[in-house]
Amino acid sequence: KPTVGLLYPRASETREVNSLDGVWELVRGNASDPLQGIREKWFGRSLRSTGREIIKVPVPASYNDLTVDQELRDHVGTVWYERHFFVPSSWNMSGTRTWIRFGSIHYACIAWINGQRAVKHSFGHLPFEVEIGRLVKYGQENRITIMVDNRLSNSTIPQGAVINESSDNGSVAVQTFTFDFFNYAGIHRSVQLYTTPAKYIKDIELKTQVNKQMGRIDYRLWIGNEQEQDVSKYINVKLLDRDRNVVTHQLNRNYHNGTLLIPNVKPWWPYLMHPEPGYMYTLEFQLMAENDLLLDSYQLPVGIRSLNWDNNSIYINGQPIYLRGFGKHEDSDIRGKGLDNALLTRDFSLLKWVGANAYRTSHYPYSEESMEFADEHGIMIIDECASVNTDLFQPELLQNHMSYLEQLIHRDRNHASVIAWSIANEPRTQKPEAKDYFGKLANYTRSIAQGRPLTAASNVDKPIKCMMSAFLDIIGFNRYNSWYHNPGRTDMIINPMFEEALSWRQLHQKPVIVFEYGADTLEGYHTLPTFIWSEEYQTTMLSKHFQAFDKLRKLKWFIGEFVWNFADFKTEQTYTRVGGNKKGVFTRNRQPKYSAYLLRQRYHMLASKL
Ligand code: GCB
Repeated sequence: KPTVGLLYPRASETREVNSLDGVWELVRGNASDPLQGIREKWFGRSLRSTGREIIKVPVPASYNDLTVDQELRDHVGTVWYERHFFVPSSWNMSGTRTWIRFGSIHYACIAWINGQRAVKHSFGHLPFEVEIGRLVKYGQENRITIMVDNRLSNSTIPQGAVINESSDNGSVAVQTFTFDFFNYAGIHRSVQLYTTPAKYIKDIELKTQVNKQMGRIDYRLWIGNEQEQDVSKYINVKLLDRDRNVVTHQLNRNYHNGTLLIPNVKPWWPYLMHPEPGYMYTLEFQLMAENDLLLDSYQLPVGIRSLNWDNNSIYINGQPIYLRGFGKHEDSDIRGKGLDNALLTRDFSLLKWVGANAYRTSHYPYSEESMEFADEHGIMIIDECASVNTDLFQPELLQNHMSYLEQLIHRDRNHASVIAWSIANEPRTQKPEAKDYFGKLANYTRSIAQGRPLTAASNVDKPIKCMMSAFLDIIGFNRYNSWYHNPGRTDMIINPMFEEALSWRQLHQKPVIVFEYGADTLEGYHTLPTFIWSEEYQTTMLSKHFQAFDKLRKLKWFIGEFVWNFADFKTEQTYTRVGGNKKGVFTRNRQPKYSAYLLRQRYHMLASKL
């Protein structure tokens, strides 16, 4: 069912936010009996009383790489988190609601407060929240317990399978999946307590347009607790510029929707497309009672731009765009996929240094904080749901996949940076069942797409075999010429790349993007002449691709190139990965490889041709 609510928690005149980030306690569940904790009701008492080992861990962070314990790193099943917290007694008022909101927990979880069940959620990388006034003790200490389960199955997004294998210690559960990134788990993003008034702004949807100098924002509001017959209301809507001057002010008796017109608007532009990219206004909504009493107030950042597309390109404010980008991962040493604002600052600094204007959130939704960075830096986002290598197309999977996209779109629809929804990465679309599945998925997603085109990354070897691409607005494909295909042969890139893009175009008459190409590269490994895994090889391989892209760019419908990957990242243990996937142009600790300088020249050259 569609989500309503989930505005990012922000303090205001009428709202307070208390973070529960910090050091929590963690207990690893029994690997051979993941539900032991539920049976024994560990949530009903302190985790210490279970007698199991307590590990102090930070939130947010993946738990896997925090310690030297291999069993924790490779754990399959449940872990339990706990902490104590206070809820201010000032929150205990009839006019106040208390909420808890989780930025993301991977993969599934149940949370209890003071031993009572508060919420259950599946799907990593997406936020969820619940009202907890009935569960907490105000002005006193409370306990939160969260069970986190990292197991992936046929119907999870992404899919996986847990199989039992025999080990030296007897039978053990082994998690299998076909994607290559490490299945980091835990409380990956912030946990926040916050308040809203009883009657409050529950949700906001924005649509923006720019026509010459005139900006336009259409807004829609959902009000919580509307049935209450107390006072009739109106809303004050204010648009503030970057310096917080009021640009437009509107008093609207219709508090469900309205339109603001902004003469001489400063549009939101992508990086290097305008001297002032990523211009963000703030939209303030004040929900008022008839007697001019402020009921609720919420501020939402907004970038004002138009987004359109046709069979040749995507247009921002009427201008066709060419995407200079990357596939990325949320991944770093020690904290894994945990939110890290320092890392975000570094990544956006590098993106701008290299001259990129886009990335794909391969292969799952990235943090809400990162979406705000993207808005503010003018970095365009291909927003991908967590469906990787989709296979075994059953109805339950389709339901989950739809629900995932619904939650993703709901979360990210108000970000200027989001220019497309990616519904899948490398699904098994050569299978006949994929046609019905992706037909239904694309139909549904299009019905809720909020003015964005649909795309996906296909990797079938011949366009004609792909049962998904006909349903998309933008065709994306991944291809590893001179790596998985003909490794070592840098003379087998230009023509196959050109021909393949052309054949996608001929089949669908849609814009085409290369979402992945790359080569694993060990930093500091040099060979002349080039040899795979060396810095020279990555550089040569990139430059050959550039030649193919330059031929393609002349054809107008070719609208973007995304290197795989921005930075090296951790993978499962396999003999094809030496210390992880090394296709990064930057190392895992965000220093340039040799190729970064070449890419930088190209991306700045492309930007200067605009
Ligand atoms: C792909 C996948 C990506 C992998 C990459 C690789 O096609 O989409 O997740 O990391 O190849 O390096 O193998």
